[in-house]
Amino acid sequence: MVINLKVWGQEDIPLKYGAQRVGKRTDPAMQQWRDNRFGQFIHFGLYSILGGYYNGKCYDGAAEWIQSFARIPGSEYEKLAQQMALPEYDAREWARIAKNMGVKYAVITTKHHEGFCLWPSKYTDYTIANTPYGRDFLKEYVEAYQAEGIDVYFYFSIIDWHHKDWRSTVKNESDSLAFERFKEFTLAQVEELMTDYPAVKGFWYDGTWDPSMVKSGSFTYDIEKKMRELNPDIICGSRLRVDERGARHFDSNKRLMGDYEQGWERSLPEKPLANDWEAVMTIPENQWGYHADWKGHVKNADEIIEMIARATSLDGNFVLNFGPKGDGSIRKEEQKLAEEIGKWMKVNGEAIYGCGMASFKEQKWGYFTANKKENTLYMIVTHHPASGLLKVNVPQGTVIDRCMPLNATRPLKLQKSTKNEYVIEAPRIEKDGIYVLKLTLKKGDSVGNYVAPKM
Ligand code: 2OX
Repeated sequence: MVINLKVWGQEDIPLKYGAQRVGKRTDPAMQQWRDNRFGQFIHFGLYSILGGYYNGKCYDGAAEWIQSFARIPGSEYEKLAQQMALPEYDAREWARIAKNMGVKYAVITTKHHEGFCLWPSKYTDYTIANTPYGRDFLKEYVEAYQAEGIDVYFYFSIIDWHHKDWRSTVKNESDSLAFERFKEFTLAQVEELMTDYPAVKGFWYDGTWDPSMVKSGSFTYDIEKKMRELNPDIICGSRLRVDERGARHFDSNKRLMGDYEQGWERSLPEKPLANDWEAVMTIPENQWGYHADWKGHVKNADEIIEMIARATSLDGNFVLNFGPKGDGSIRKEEQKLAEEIGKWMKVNGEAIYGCGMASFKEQKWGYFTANKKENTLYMIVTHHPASGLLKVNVPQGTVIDRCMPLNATRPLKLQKSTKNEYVIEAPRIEKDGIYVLKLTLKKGDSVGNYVAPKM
């Protein structure tokens, strides 16, 4: 666990390849990223065709890693490209599903560790161009999502199991030369993606943990620099970055590299962080690419909605992963979940989008979020009390004028108890559901003028 704190009085270590800037970005592009709050992840590649099965055997590990788990020779795995016909792929249908779920942005695997590219890259033949499908999958995806008003981000794996110059470790001079060529190849692909798909808002890099990367010095620094030259608004997650001393995400001086902390994979922080952050989540336990047999616990809609609420209440973003099938369709379980989440977001989304941490102390009923522009406060009630009474501690002097459930048309009665506490009588409105109350404060009172007690 990296703690983003500078030790007072500690000298900076001189770094050539550390953080390229310090502190949170304040520009509109980054503010849009924050306001979006809820995103969709798509894992799609040749692994989607296998769905966790190879030669009749089921592999329980993450389906997008099957080439590695099942030790499939590259020459065999490559042949999957000839099965990539995508009879069911309709980018507009994917975009509609995402839109109905209520996401404002989406991250798509342009290339996962396997190395297969969903766009017709001119730097390799291992692409969608050389499949029965043949068309530019990525272009169709970007256009469809754009048309729905969803911001598009690109997942890009630095690890590339297919490229002859990729090295997990660099052991000798010839590895070193190969890795230099690989670096040029990677930079060229990033530039190609940014040039050919200028709508892309940012990159979600992965696969930077191998010893070759950790010892590479300038590799990831140069990628970040190149991206910013091409588009100063581009948003880059911290997972790309490694400094010359091998520090990842945060440089050796504990400064976040990139624009937001990208280490929250299948977990959420417990406490507020000093930096922007995003959590990515799977629906089953650890499956990103399509796996025909989801084993173990599969999350339900309320469980996910609670995570979206928690992320927002802690000033973070939440991204839910989908693993479409090899034929290009989206499995029924994912469609159903997307609909359930979307139904909730349509009623309650105003407590998520454009919202962040409220400066009010949370109670056991759930999560506060605040829209600081509108000066509105939301209570996202995930744990309805048996008493039916929700207690709200407010900062000294703060007056709540009105408490309006987002799924009803009449305000709830507010009782001011002694001191700085309100009691809201909240009959359960929808059985077992998560509901939201919108609080209006007395004119002049602020949703952000209170310093929450240290947690
Ligand atoms: C592997 C070794 C150490 C730390 C993380 C991983 N890791 C990362 N394993 N899989 C991943 C990929 N990141 C997710 C977003 C998926 O793409 C998954 O394949």
